[in-house]
Amino acid sequence: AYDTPYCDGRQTIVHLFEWKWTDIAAECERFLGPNEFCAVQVSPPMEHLLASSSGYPWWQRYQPISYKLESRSGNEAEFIDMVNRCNAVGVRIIVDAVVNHMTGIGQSGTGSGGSSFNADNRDFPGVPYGYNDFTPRDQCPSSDGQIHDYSNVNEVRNCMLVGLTDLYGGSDYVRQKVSEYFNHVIDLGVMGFRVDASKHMWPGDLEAIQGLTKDLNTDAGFPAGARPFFYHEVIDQGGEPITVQDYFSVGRTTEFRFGKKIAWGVNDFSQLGNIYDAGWGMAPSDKALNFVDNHDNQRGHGGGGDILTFQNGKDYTLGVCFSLAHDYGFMRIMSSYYFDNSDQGPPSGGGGSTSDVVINDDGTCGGGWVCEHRWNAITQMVRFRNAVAGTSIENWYQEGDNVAFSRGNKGFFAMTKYGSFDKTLQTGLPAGTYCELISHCANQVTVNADGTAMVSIHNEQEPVFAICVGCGDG
Ligand code: AAO
Repeated sequence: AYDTPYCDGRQTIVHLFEWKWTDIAAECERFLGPNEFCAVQVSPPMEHLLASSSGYPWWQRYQPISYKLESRSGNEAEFIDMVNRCNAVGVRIIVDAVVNHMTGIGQSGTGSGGSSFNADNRDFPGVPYGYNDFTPRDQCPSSDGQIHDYSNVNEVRNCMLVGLTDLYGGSDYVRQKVSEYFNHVIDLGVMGFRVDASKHMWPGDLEAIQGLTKDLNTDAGFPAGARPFFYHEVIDQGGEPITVQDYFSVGRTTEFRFGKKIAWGVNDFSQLGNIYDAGWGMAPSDKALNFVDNHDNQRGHGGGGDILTFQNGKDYTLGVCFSLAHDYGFMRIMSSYYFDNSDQGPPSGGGGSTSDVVINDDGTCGGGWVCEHRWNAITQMVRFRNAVAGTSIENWYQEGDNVAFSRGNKGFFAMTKYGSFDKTLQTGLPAGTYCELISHCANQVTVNADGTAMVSIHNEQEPVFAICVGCGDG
């Protein structure tokens, strides 16, 4: 049971991409705790490459040099302080675990934690890893040792992904070292792991590594016997032999088809009715980690195209709000920084540093940070998703550019594409007066004895409507 999060019924993970530990600790206390977020997915916390000649791009953090907790986001003391402060307000930490590989070939020097390394010699003394800890060359069928052919399973799992030196997951020693890294952060109080590039690892190797992990730390408030929560990055959009189903024994899987379906549905509301498409091989709800966009596809890495991002403004709000209202999967929302090119790292004062996140007086972010999770409608829908957890979609209504549905008898959601909508609809809710969440109760909604209500939306920026049982203003 690696697929269960432990956050008191809270339903949403936010990826605070490239945020520093000090800022995440503050965000847990001032925003994520009060707004009932389940967890934060943090950027990879281990020692990484410093790609100074490429201007310290974000992707340097996907090239590990050791498992010391010394990264662009902060040091181990800051990591510990973040975990403790977030746990104290009920927000859990999920580590982005890069364990398929170390740095790219051709790289050598010193990492973010001061460890030396030489990738061509497969020498990573900070762990330590040496030549025998990498996949033997004769197990990779491609002529240059790299992955080209995604239809060849051995090639995808035994060759190098974009030139990254491929750790040998079949080795007991490698399994030991990776599980020691996992156990170190489990001891510190994290809830789980997003495993990077799981598609490039054998499920049996992951099973062995995860089998060596400890239960979650009861001192951090987790129940006794709780296993760490794992979700695996497996890009499966059909058409390749490796599928998300291969990984269900080791946790949840990232469901990239969900984001595509949301983008298509926001473009044409008539397509919003069948988001979960089992026939396309999508993970069932209890195995899916779903999202509208992620840090790769928002910038064209790893399967871009047909994806909504913050750059789509209102359409993005509609896509994320609909997703949060929906009953499918465990949701992660993206929190980004602005960029002009796809390699660009986070806001920085130079020298590979990361700037503080700026919070404006109106609660939005400045200093180059987008903070989609603080967009009013998105935050309010995080609260809605918690309130309606466990119910299913009923009273489906879709007509032109308007859609609405109830979540059991706990909540009712509607959205319209062009900012204006008025219609009497069946809400499925008990009679009474409800606070409309997006308007922070400025809109009071009367549900009649027969469950119908006049649903009105007049908001160009956030044409979204949500009411739920027991939901006041927040
Ligand atoms: C950097 C440089 C490279 C250099 C390398 C080594 O950019 O030029 O060679 O260093 O020195 C990130 C960046 C990389 C970066 C790397 C290391 O994205 O640019 O390389 O850090 O610094 C595949 C993997 C998937 C991976 C994705 C990017 O399967 O695991 O590529 N994502 C994760 C992370 C990501 C990170 C890494 C892995 C590495 O989230 O941030 O890389 O740690 C098909 C396959 C997918 C494949 C994509 C892209 O996708 O199915 O498995 O993802 O191709 O190669 C349609 C299809 C879809 C297809 C897609 C192609 O959408 O439906 O299936 O088109 O775009």
